[in-house]
Amino acid sequence: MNEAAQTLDGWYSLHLLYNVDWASLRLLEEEEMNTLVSELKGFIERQEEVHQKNEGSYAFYNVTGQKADLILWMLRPTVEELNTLELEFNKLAISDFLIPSYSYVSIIELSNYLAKESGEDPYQNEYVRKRLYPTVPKSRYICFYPMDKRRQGDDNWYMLDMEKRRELMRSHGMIGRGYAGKVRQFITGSVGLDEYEWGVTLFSDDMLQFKKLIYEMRFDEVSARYGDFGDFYVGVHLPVENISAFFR
Ligand code: 76R
Repeated sequence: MNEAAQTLDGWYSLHLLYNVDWASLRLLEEEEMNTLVSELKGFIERQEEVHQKNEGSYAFYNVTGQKADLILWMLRPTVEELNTLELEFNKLAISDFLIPSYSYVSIIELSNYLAKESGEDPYQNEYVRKRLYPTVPKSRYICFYPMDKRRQGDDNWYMLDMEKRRELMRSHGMIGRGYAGKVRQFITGSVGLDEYEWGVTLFSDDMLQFKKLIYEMRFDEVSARYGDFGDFYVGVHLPVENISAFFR
């Protein structure tokens, strides 16, 4: 059997995407609207507290285009916590006006393709811990999409030997590094958990950098030959202080 890559696995991840039912929302009385908005703000503020304590993290963005209006990304140590949060969110008044458009279940993942052998427990390594239990930035823009590594005819990622995959991932990593400081990348693994094999969640203060990075990667063999992609969702940061204005 071919050698599987080893993964280090961090926080559980849940991406929730919704469309807003604007027509119904418009019919709300001022007071109902106030309650609904302050309840949602409370939920987001609780996410912020957990994030500040580094017991999890989150992102809340306004999605561009008709595929969704909102994306809520939550990271937690256990899937039970994510279930509880999802339930809590579903019970908020705003949820009566949200139509689920997509969701994604995965786990923050680091593979060993480029890892150096050190002998120490990687879960105790400070750099690794920062990657597995990350502080999600509040960049101006988000880009999220799920993807697979192709398994088709001669283009089967899983039939390549470890050395070849290492070489290809090295090239991939080099392109990525060219965007250091411009794009923050979070890879979540979802084999056996959801429709695709990975979720890619990117953050930047310049939307154009997503296009440049992903375009450049398309020419790299890992993406050109072995990448299959789901839908792309991009959006603009929705800070808690803008929630009220957003729904009115
Ligand atoms: O972990 C590391 O930072 C080491 C290098 C690295 C790995 C192992 C790395 C770097 N990635 C890795 C793994 Mn990546 N990445 C994507 C996409 O759109 C596309 O063509 C692909 C979507 C982007 C945009 C991206 C960005 N990467 C992976 C994996 C798991 C593969 C496996 O295990 O088989 C996937 C699916 C994937 C996809 N990658 C980087 C980036 C960027 C910006 C970097 C540099 C990060 C940095 O140096 O901080």
